[in-house]
Amino acid sequence: MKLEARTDLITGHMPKVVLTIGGSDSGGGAGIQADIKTFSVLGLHGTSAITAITAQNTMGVQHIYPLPPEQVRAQLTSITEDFSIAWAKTGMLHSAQIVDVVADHLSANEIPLVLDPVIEAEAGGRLLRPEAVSALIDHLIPIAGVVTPNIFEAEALTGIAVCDMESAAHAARNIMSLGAQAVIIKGGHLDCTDLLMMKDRSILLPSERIPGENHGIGCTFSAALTSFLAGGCSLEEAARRAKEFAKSALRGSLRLGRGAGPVNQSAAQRAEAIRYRVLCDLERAMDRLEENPKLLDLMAEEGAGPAMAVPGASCLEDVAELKGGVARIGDKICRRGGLRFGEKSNKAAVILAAMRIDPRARAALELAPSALSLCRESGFLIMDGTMDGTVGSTMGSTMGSTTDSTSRDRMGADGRGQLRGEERSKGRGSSREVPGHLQAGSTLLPIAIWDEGDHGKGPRLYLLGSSASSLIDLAARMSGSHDPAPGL
Ligand code: PXL
Repeated sequence: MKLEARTDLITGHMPKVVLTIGGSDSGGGAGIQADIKTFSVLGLHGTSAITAITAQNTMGVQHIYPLPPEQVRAQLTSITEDFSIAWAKTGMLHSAQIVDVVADHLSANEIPLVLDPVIEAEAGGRLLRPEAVSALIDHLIPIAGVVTPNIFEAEALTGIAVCDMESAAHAARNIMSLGAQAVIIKGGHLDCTDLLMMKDRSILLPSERIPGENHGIGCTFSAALTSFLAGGCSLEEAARRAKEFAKSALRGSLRLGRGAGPVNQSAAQRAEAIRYRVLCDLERAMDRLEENPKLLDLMAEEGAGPAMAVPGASCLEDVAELKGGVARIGDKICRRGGLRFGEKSNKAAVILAAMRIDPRARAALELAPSALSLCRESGFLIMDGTMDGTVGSTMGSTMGSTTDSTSRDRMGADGRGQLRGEERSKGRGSSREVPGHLQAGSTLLPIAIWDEGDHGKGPRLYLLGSSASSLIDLAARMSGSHDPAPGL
Protein backbone atom coordinates (compact mmCIF):
# COMPACT_ATOMS: atom_id res chain seq x y z
CA MET A 1 0.00 0.00 0.00
CA LYS A 2 1.39 3.40 -0.92
CA LEU A 3 0.88 6.03 1.76
CA GLU A 4 0.10 9.59 0.84
CA ALA A 5 3.15 11.85 1.19
CA ARG A 6 2.85 14.03 4.29
CA THR A 7 4.58 17.36 4.39
CA ASP A 8 5.99 19.12 7.44
CA LEU A 9 3.28 21.16 9.20
CA ILE A 10 5.35 24.33 9.42
CA THR A 11 7.30 24.41 6.16
CA GLY A 12 4.79 22.60 3.95
CA HIS A 13 7.72 20.59 2.51
CA MET A 14 8.78 16.99 2.96
CA PRO A 15 11.05 16.94 6.04
CA LYS A 16 14.76 16.62 5.39
CA VAL A 17 16.49 13.51 6.64
CA VAL A 18 19.59 13.90 8.80
CA LEU A 19 21.93 11.38 10.38
CA THR A 20 23.67 11.28 13.74
CA ILE A 21 26.59 8.95 14.35
CA GLY A 22 27.47 8.67 18.03
CA GLY A 23 26.98 7.01 21.38
CA SER A 24 23.79 6.23 23.27
CA ASP A 25 23.44 8.04 26.62
CA SER A 26 21.25 5.88 28.86
CA GLY A 27 20.42 8.98 30.95
CA GLY A 28 18.85 10.61 27.88
CA GLY A 29 20.77 13.88 28.28
CA ALA A 30 23.47 13.82 25.58
CA GLY A 31 24.59 11.70 22.62
CA ILE A 32 22.15 10.14 20.18
CA GLN A 33 19.18 10.89 22.45
CA ALA A 34 19.89 14.65 22.53
CA ASP A 35 20.44 14.66 18.77
CA ILE A 36 17.20 12.89 17.90
CA LYS A 37 15.20 15.15 20.22
CA THR A 38 16.78 18.20 18.59
CA PHE A 39 16.09 16.95 15.05
CA SER A 40 12.51 16.18 15.96
CA VAL A 41 11.77 19.55 17.59
CA LEU A 42 13.28 21.30 14.57
CA GLY A 43 11.06 19.33 12.18
CA LEU A 44 13.59 16.93 10.63
CA HIS A 45 13.58 13.17 10.38
CA GLY A 46 16.56 11.87 12.34
CA THR A 47 18.32 8.60 11.60
CA SER A 48 21.11 7.23 13.79
CA ALA A 49 24.11 4.94 13.67
CA ILE A 50 25.13 4.02 17.21
CA THR A 51 28.83 3.59 17.89
CA ALA A 52 28.73 2.67 21.57
CA ILE A 53 26.24 2.11 24.32
CA THR A 54 27.16 4.06 27.42
CA ALA A 55 25.79 3.29 30.85
CA GLN A 56 25.52 6.81 32.29
CA ASN A 57 23.34 9.16 34.26
CA THR A 58 23.43 12.79 35.32
CA MET A 59 26.47 12.10 37.52
CA GLY A 60 28.77 10.56 34.95
CA VAL A 61 29.61 7.67 32.63
CA GLN A 62 29.74 4.35 34.48
CA HIS A 63 30.43 1.96 31.60
CA ILE A 64 30.97 1.91 27.84
CA TYR A 65 30.12 -0.95 25.52
CA PRO A 66 31.48 -0.16 22.04
CA LEU A 67 29.74 -1.74 19.06
CA PRO A 68 31.90 -3.65 16.55
CA PRO A 69 32.96 -1.41 13.62
CA GLU A 70 31.13 -3.78 11.18
CA GLN A 71 27.88 -3.13 13.05
CA VAL A 72 28.43 0.62 12.69
CA ARG A 73 29.05 0.06 8.96
CA ALA A 74 25.89 -2.06 8.68
CA GLN A 75 23.77 0.71 10.24
CA LEU A 76 25.25 3.32 7.91
CA THR A 77 24.63 1.09 4.88
CA SER A 78 21.00 0.45 5.86
CA ILE A 79 20.40 4.16 6.31
CA THR A 80 21.99 5.42 3.11
CA GLU A 81 20.52 2.62 0.95
CA ASP A 82 17.08 3.95 1.80
CA PHE A 83 17.30 7.65 2.70
CA SER A 84 18.83 10.67 1.07
CA ILE A 85 20.80 12.23 3.90
CA ALA A 86 20.95 16.04 3.72
CA TRP A 87 23.61 16.43 6.43
CA ALA A 88 25.23 14.13 9.00
CA LYS A 89 26.84 14.83 12.36
CA THR A 90 29.30 12.81 14.37
CA GLY A 91 29.62 12.77 18.17
CA MET A 92 31.18 10.02 20.26
CA LEU A 93 33.13 7.70 17.90
CA HIS A 94 35.09 5.78 20.55
CA SER A 95 37.83 4.09 18.48
CA ALA A 96 40.10 4.66 15.50
CA GLN A 97 38.43 1.74 13.64
CA ILE A 98 35.00 3.35 14.02
CA VAL A 99 36.39 6.74 12.91
CA ASP A 100 37.74 5.06 9.77
CA VAL A 101 34.45 3.26 8.96
CA VAL A 102 32.54 6.53 9.37
CA ALA A 103 35.02 8.56 7.29
CA ASP A 104 34.93 5.96 4.47
CA HIS A 105 31.15 5.83 4.39
CA LEU A 106 30.54 9.60 4.51
CA SER A 107 33.08 10.39 1.80
CA ALA A 108 31.89 7.50 -0.45
CA ASN A 109 28.33 8.84 -0.19
CA GLU A 110 29.36 12.52 -0.34
CA ILE A 111 27.38 13.37 2.79
CA PRO A 112 28.20 16.81 4.25
CA LEU A 113 29.39 16.59 7.85
CA VAL A 114 29.19 18.53 11.10
CA LEU A 115 32.03 17.06 13.16
CA ASP A 116 31.54 17.47 16.91
CA PRO A 117 34.90 16.16 18.16
CA VAL A 118 33.61 14.57 21.36
CA ILE A 119 36.53 13.38 23.46
CA GLU A 120 35.39 13.42 27.09
CA ALA A 121 32.02 13.62 28.82
CA GLU A 122 31.50 16.84 30.81
CA ALA A 123 30.96 14.86 33.99
CA GLY A 124 34.11 12.83 33.31
CA GLY A 125 34.69 9.67 31.28
CA ARG A 126 36.71 9.20 28.11
CA LEU A 127 34.47 8.85 25.02
CA LEU A 128 37.23 8.77 22.37
CA ARG A 129 40.27 6.58 22.94
CA PRO A 130 43.53 8.60 23.03
CA GLU A 131 44.90 6.79 19.96
CA ALA A 132 41.74 7.64 17.98
CA VAL A 133 42.42 11.41 18.10
CA SER A 134 44.94 11.10 15.26
CA ALA A 135 42.42 9.09 13.17
CA LEU A 136 39.95 11.95 13.67
CA ILE A 137 42.60 14.46 12.55
CA ASP A 138 43.77 12.41 9.57
CA HIS A 139 40.48 11.01 8.21
CA LEU A 140 37.47 12.92 9.47
CA ILE A 141 38.54 16.56 9.78
CA PRO A 142 39.55 16.70 6.08
CA ILE A 143 35.98 15.79 5.01
CA ALA A 144 34.18 18.00 7.56
CA GLY A 145 32.00 20.90 6.48
CA VAL A 146 32.39 22.34 9.95
CA VAL A 147 34.13 21.21 13.16
CA THR A 148 32.64 22.33 16.52
CA PRO A 149 35.16 21.83 19.38
CA ASN A 150 34.91 23.36 22.84
CA ILE A 151 38.18 24.84 24.14
CA PHE A 152 39.42 21.52 25.57
CA GLU A 153 38.70 19.61 22.35
CA ALA A 154 40.37 22.39 20.34
CA GLU A 155 43.47 21.97 22.51
CA ALA A 156 43.39 18.17 22.15
CA LEU A 157 43.23 18.51 18.35
CA THR A 158 45.88 21.23 17.98
CA GLY A 159 48.02 21.31 21.12
CA ILE A 160 47.11 25.02 21.45
CA ALA A 161 45.76 26.02 24.89
CA VAL A 162 42.68 28.13 24.22
CA CYS A 163 42.15 30.83 26.86
CA ASP A 164 41.00 33.88 24.88
CA MET A 165 39.90 34.93 21.38
CA GLU A 166 43.46 35.19 20.12
CA SER A 167 44.34 31.61 21.06
CA ALA A 168 40.90 30.47 19.82
CA ALA A 169 41.63 32.02 16.41
CA HIS A 170 45.06 30.35 16.40
CA ALA A 171 43.50 26.92 17.13
CA ALA A 172 40.74 27.47 14.55
CA ARG A 173 43.31 28.32 11.84
CA ASN A 174 45.21 25.17 12.78
CA ILE A 175 42.04 23.00 12.41
CA MET A 176 41.29 24.70 9.05
CA SER A 177 44.81 23.78 7.94
CA LEU A 178 43.95 20.12 8.63
CA GLY A 179 41.34 20.35 5.86
CA ALA A 180 38.08 21.47 7.56
CA GLN A 181 35.92 23.89 5.58
CA ALA A 182 35.00 25.85 8.72
CA VAL A 183 35.41 25.76 12.51
CA ILE A 184 33.30 26.95 15.43
CA ILE A 185 35.27 27.17 18.68
CA LYS A 186 32.60 27.19 21.38
CA GLY A 187 33.31 29.68 24.16
CA GLY A 188 31.04 28.22 26.84
CA HIS A 189 34.06 27.67 29.11
CA LEU A 190 35.29 31.26 28.50
CA ASP A 191 32.91 34.25 28.14
CA CYS A 192 30.32 32.36 26.04
CA THR A 193 31.44 33.99 22.77
CA ASP A 194 31.78 31.45 19.95
CA LEU A 195 34.29 31.99 17.14
CA LEU A 196 33.10 30.97 13.67
CA MET A 197 36.00 30.76 11.24
CA MET A 198 35.31 30.27 7.52
CA LYS A 199 37.67 30.33 4.55
CA ASP A 200 37.06 34.01 3.79
CA ARG A 201 36.22 35.55 7.18
CA SER A 202 35.65 35.01 10.88
CA ILE A 203 32.70 36.08 13.02
CA LEU A 204 32.22 36.32 16.78
CA LEU A 205 28.93 35.06 18.16
CA PRO A 206 28.56 36.51 21.68
CA SER A 207 26.00 35.42 24.24
CA GLU A 208 25.07 35.89 27.89
CA ARG A 209 25.83 33.09 30.35
CA ILE A 210 22.91 30.98 31.47
CA PRO A 211 23.77 29.75 34.97
CA GLY A 212 23.62 26.16 36.18
CA GLU A 213 25.30 22.86 35.39
CA ASN A 214 23.69 20.99 32.53
CA HIS A 215 24.17 17.94 30.37
CA GLY A 216 23.82 17.70 26.58
CA ILE A 217 24.36 21.28 25.47
CA GLY A 218 27.25 20.49 23.07
CA CYS A 219 25.32 17.69 21.32
CA THR A 220 22.22 19.88 21.13
CA PHE A 221 24.19 22.74 19.53
CA SER A 222 25.83 20.51 16.89
CA ALA A 223 22.54 18.70 16.14
CA ALA A 224 20.76 22.05 15.74
CA LEU A 225 23.58 23.25 13.47
CA THR A 226 23.17 20.10 11.37
CA SER A 227 19.40 20.70 11.21
CA PHE A 228 19.65 24.32 10.08
CA LEU A 229 22.30 23.45 7.48
CA ALA A 230 20.05 20.64 6.21
CA GLY A 231 17.25 23.20 6.01
CA GLY A 232 19.34 25.31 3.62
CA CYS A 233 20.69 28.03 5.93
CA SER A 234 24.12 29.57 5.29
CA LEU A 235 26.72 28.48 7.85
CA GLU A 236 26.60 31.87 9.59
CA GLU A 237 22.79 31.80 9.84
CA ALA A 238 22.82 28.14 10.95
CA ALA A 239 25.41 28.90 13.66
CA ARG A 240 23.40 31.85 15.03
CA ARG A 241 20.16 29.90 15.05
CA ALA A 242 21.77 26.81 16.57
CA LYS A 243 23.19 28.97 19.36
CA GLU A 244 19.77 30.47 20.07
CA PHE A 245 18.21 27.00 20.05
CA ALA A 246 20.85 25.61 22.44
CA LYS A 247 20.32 28.58 24.76
CA SER A 248 16.57 27.99 24.92
CA ALA A 249 17.20 24.29 25.65
CA LEU A 250 19.61 25.35 28.41
CA ARG A 251 17.10 27.83 29.88
CA GLY A 252 14.49 25.07 29.97
CA SER A 253 16.88 22.54 31.61
CA LEU A 254 15.26 19.99 33.84
CA ARG A 255 16.31 19.44 37.44
CA LEU A 256 16.28 15.69 37.07
CA GLY A 257 18.69 13.22 38.61
CA ARG A 258 21.27 14.03 41.25
CA GLY A 259 23.93 15.51 38.96
CA ALA A 260 23.90 17.86 35.98
CA GLY A 261 20.31 17.81 34.69
CA PRO A 262 19.52 17.34 30.99
CA VAL A 263 18.88 20.33 28.74
CA ASN A 264 15.35 20.47 27.39
CA GLN A 265 15.09 20.79 23.62
CA SER A 266 11.32 21.12 23.54
CA ALA A 267 11.03 23.78 26.28
CA ALA A 268 10.62 26.79 23.97
CA GLN A 269 8.17 24.98 21.70
CA ARG A 270 6.08 23.82 24.64
CA ALA A 271 6.07 27.31 26.16
CA GLU A 272 4.81 28.69 22.87
CA ALA A 273 2.09 26.02 22.66
CA ILE A 274 0.97 26.78 26.23
CA ARG A 275 0.78 30.53 25.53
CA TYR A 276 -1.31 29.73 22.47
CA ARG A 277 -3.69 27.64 24.60
CA VAL A 278 -4.09 30.53 27.06
CA LEU A 279 -4.97 32.87 24.18
CA CYS A 280 -7.49 30.29 22.86
CA ASP A 281 -9.19 30.10 26.26
CA LEU A 282 -9.34 33.90 26.49
CA GLU A 283 -10.81 34.00 23.00
CA ARG A 284 -13.47 31.48 24.07
CA ALA A 285 -14.20 33.57 27.16
CA MET A 286 -14.56 36.73 25.06
CA ASP A 287 -16.93 34.98 22.66
CA ARG A 288 -19.15 33.95 25.59
CA LEU A 289 -19.02 37.45 27.06
CA GLU A 290 -20.01 38.96 23.71
CA GLU A 291 -22.93 36.55 23.47
CA ASN A 292 -24.11 37.67 26.91
CA PRO A 293 -23.60 41.49 27.21
CA LYS A 294 -25.72 41.51 30.38
CA LEU A 295 -22.69 40.09 32.19
CA LEU A 296 -20.98 43.44 31.86
CA ASP A 297 -23.35 44.76 34.57
CA LEU A 298 -21.47 42.55 37.01
CA MET A 299 -18.06 43.81 35.99
CA ALA A 300 -15.96 46.83 36.83
CA GLU A 301 -16.30 49.45 34.13
CA GLU A 302 -12.62 50.08 33.75
CA GLY A 303 -10.49 47.17 32.56
CA ALA A 304 -13.43 44.79 32.20
CA GLY A 305 -12.72 41.40 30.65
CA PRO A 306 -10.79 38.36 31.81
CA ALA A 307 -7.04 37.85 32.23
CA MET A 308 -5.27 34.49 32.29
CA ALA A 309 -1.75 33.27 33.07
CA VAL A 310 0.32 30.33 31.82
CA PRO A 311 0.91 27.50 34.33
CA GLY A 312 3.79 28.39 36.65
CA ALA A 313 3.58 32.11 35.76
CA SER A 314 6.19 34.19 37.54
CA CYS A 315 5.98 37.66 35.94
CA LEU A 316 3.54 39.98 34.24
CA GLU A 317 4.80 38.83 30.82
CA ASP A 318 3.22 35.46 31.62
CA VAL A 319 -0.31 36.90 31.91
CA ALA A 320 -2.51 37.68 28.90
CA GLU A 321 -5.61 39.84 28.59
CA LEU A 322 -7.39 42.13 26.21
CA LYS A 323 -5.42 45.33 25.61
CA GLY A 324 -7.61 48.14 26.96
CA GLY A 325 -10.33 45.74 28.14
CA VAL A 326 -13.87 45.93 26.74
CA ALA A 327 -16.45 48.69 26.38
CA ARG A 328 -20.21 48.65 26.10
CA ILE A 329 -21.45 50.36 22.96
CA GLY A 330 -25.22 50.35 22.82
CA ASP A 331 -26.23 46.80 23.66
CA LYS A 332 -22.99 45.30 22.38
CA ILE A 333 -19.66 44.51 23.98
CA CYS A 334 -16.67 45.80 22.01
CA ARG A 335 -13.05 44.81 22.43
CA ARG A 336 -10.79 47.84 22.82
CA GLY A 337 -7.74 45.97 21.57
CA GLY A 338 -6.27 42.53 20.85
CA LEU A 339 -5.25 39.78 23.27
CA ARG A 340 -1.73 40.42 24.58
CA PHE A 341 0.72 39.04 27.12
CA GLY A 342 2.37 41.53 29.50
CA GLU A 343 -0.38 44.16 29.77
CA LYS A 344 0.68 44.86 33.38
CA SER A 345 -2.78 45.36 34.82
CA ASN A 346 -4.15 45.02 38.36
CA LYS A 347 -5.78 41.75 37.33
CA ALA A 348 -2.42 40.33 36.23
CA ALA A 349 -0.86 41.27 39.56
CA VAL A 350 -3.77 39.69 41.46
CA ILE A 351 -3.34 36.44 39.51
CA LEU A 352 0.39 36.28 40.26
CA ALA A 353 -0.27 36.87 43.97
CA ALA A 354 -2.98 34.20 44.11
CA MET A 355 -0.91 31.68 42.14
CA ARG A 356 1.76 31.80 44.81
CA ILE A 357 -0.80 30.22 47.14
CA ASP A 358 -2.83 28.16 44.68
CA PRO A 359 -1.05 27.59 41.33
CA ARG A 360 -4.43 26.76 39.77
CA ALA A 361 -5.71 30.32 40.28
CA ARG A 362 -4.66 31.30 36.76
CA ALA A 363 -7.52 33.55 35.67
CA ALA A 364 -9.15 36.72 37.00
CA LEU A 365 -12.14 38.87 36.24
CA GLU A 366 -12.60 42.30 37.80
CA LEU A 367 -16.12 42.72 39.16
CA ALA A 368 -17.96 45.86 40.20
CA PRO A 369 -17.48 46.37 43.98
CA SER A 370 -21.26 46.12 44.34
CA ALA A 371 -21.00 42.44 43.34
CA LEU A 372 -19.39 41.62 46.72
CA SER A 373 -22.71 40.62 48.26
CA LEU A 374 -23.38 38.34 45.30
CA CYS A 375 -19.99 36.70 45.89
CA ARG A 376 -20.95 36.17 49.53
CA GLU A 377 -24.30 34.71 48.57
CA SER A 378 -22.54 32.41 46.13
CA GLY A 379 -20.46 31.06 49.01
CA PHE A 380 -17.07 32.11 47.67
CA LEU A 381 -14.06 32.45 49.86
CA ILE A 382 -13.33 36.18 50.09
CA MET A 383 -9.79 37.33 50.76
CA ASP A 384 -8.34 40.71 51.44
CA GLY A 385 -5.90 41.66 48.71
CA THR A 386 -3.61 44.65 48.86
CA MET A 387 -3.04 45.45 45.26
CA ASP A 388 -2.12 49.06 45.89
CA GLY A 389 0.42 49.15 43.08
CA THR A 390 3.39 51.25 43.88
CA VAL A 391 5.93 50.04 41.41
CA GLY A 392 5.82 53.07 39.16
CA SER A 393 7.48 52.42 35.88
CA THR A 394 7.17 48.63 36.05
CA MET A 395 3.45 48.71 36.53
CA GLY A 396 2.66 51.86 34.57
CA SER A 397 -0.30 54.11 35.13
CA THR A 398 -2.81 51.27 35.22
CA MET A 399 -1.69 50.57 38.76
CA GLY A 400 -2.77 53.91 40.19
CA SER A 401 -0.96 56.18 42.60
CA THR A 402 1.67 55.52 45.20
CA THR A 403 0.50 54.89 48.74
CA ASP A 404 2.21 54.71 52.09
CA SER A 405 4.44 51.66 51.98
CA THR A 406 4.23 51.02 55.70
CA SER A 407 0.46 50.84 55.77
CA ARG A 408 0.04 47.83 53.52
CA ASP A 409 1.87 44.98 51.98
CA ARG A 410 3.04 46.13 48.61
CA MET A 411 3.28 44.80 45.14
CA GLY A 412 6.79 43.59 44.34
CA ALA A 413 8.75 45.20 41.53
CA ASP A 414 7.80 42.20 39.42
CA GLY A 415 4.16 43.24 39.80
CA ARG A 416 3.20 40.59 42.31
CA GLY A 417 0.60 41.72 44.79
CA GLN A 418 0.02 40.43 48.29
CA LEU A 419 -2.96 38.59 49.64
CA ARG A 420 -3.30 39.00 53.36
CA GLY A 421 -5.86 38.06 55.91
CA GLU A 422 -8.98 36.23 55.01
CA GLU A 423 -12.63 36.34 55.74
CA ARG A 424 -15.01 33.49 56.20
CA SER A 425 -17.75 33.59 53.58
CA LYS A 426 -20.86 35.04 55.10
CA GLY A 427 -24.55 35.15 54.36
CA ARG A 428 -26.42 32.33 52.83
CA GLY A 429 -24.86 29.95 50.39
CA SER A 430 -22.33 27.25 51.14
CA SER A 431 -19.83 28.96 53.35
CA ARG A 432 -16.45 27.35 52.64
CA GLU A 433 -13.90 26.71 55.34
CA VAL A 434 -11.03 29.12 55.00
CA PRO A 435 -7.63 27.54 55.64
CA GLY A 436 -6.22 28.85 58.90
CA HIS A 437 -2.80 29.58 57.47
CA LEU A 438 -2.67 29.97 53.75
CA GLN A 439 0.42 28.33 52.39
CA ALA A 440 1.61 27.50 48.93
CA GLY A 441 -0.48 24.56 47.78
CA SER A 442 -3.71 25.61 49.55
CA THR A 443 -6.85 25.23 47.48
CA LEU A 444 -8.57 28.57 46.98
CA LEU A 445 -10.90 28.30 44.00
CA PRO A 446 -13.29 29.83 43.35
CA ILE A 447 -12.26 32.91 45.29
CA ALA A 448 -13.04 36.60 45.38
CA ILE A 449 -10.32 39.08 46.28
CA TRP A 450 -11.42 42.32 47.88
CA ASP A 451 -9.05 45.29 47.73
CA GLU A 452 -10.44 48.05 49.87
CA GLY A 453 -8.46 50.80 48.20
CA ASP A 454 -7.21 53.90 49.94
CA HIS A 455 -5.67 57.32 49.27
CA GLY A 456 -8.50 58.32 47.01
CA LYS A 457 -8.67 54.94 45.25
CA GLY A 458 -11.96 53.14 45.39
CA PRO A 459 -12.35 49.45 46.33
CA ARG A 460 -11.79 46.71 43.76
CA LEU A 461 -13.14 43.20 43.56
CA TYR A 462 -11.66 40.31 41.62
CA LEU A 463 -12.98 36.84 40.94
CA LEU A 464 -10.36 34.12 40.43
CA GLY A 465 -10.72 30.77 38.70
CA SER A 466 -8.71 28.18 36.82
CA SER A 467 -9.47 29.58 33.33
CA ALA A 468 -10.94 32.66 31.72
CA SER A 469 -13.77 30.73 30.09
CA SER A 470 -14.76 29.03 33.35
CA LEU A 471 -14.88 32.47 35.05
CA ILE A 472 -17.27 33.81 32.41
CA ASP A 473 -19.46 30.74 32.97
CA LEU A 474 -19.33 31.38 36.71
CA ALA A 475 -20.24 35.05 36.22
CA ALA A 476 -23.17 33.92 34.04
CA ARG A 477 -24.38 31.62 36.83
CA MET A 478 -23.95 34.42 39.40
CA SER A 479 -25.98 36.88 37.37
CA GLY A 480 -28.62 34.32 36.35
CA SER A 481 -29.26 32.78 39.74
CA HIS A 482 -27.86 33.10 43.22
CA ASP A 483 -27.14 29.40 43.56
CA PRO A 484 -23.76 28.61 45.00
CA ALA A 485 -21.38 27.87 42.15
CA PRO A 486 -19.64 24.53 42.01
CA GLY A 487 -15.87 24.51 42.49
CA LEU A 488 -13.91 25.59 39.44
O1 PXL B 1 28.32 15.74 25.15
C1 PXL B 1 29.13 14.86 24.50
C2 PXL B 1 28.62 13.45 24.52
C3 PXL B 1 28.39 12.84 23.36
N1 PXL B 1 27.95 11.58 23.30
C4 PXL B 1 27.71 10.87 24.40
C5 PXL B 1 27.90 11.47 25.61
C6 PXL B 1 28.38 12.79 25.69
C7 PXL B 1 28.59 13.41 26.98
O2 PXL B 1 28.35 12.88 28.02
O3 PXL B 1 27.65 10.77 26.70
C8 PXL B 1 27.22 9.47 24.31
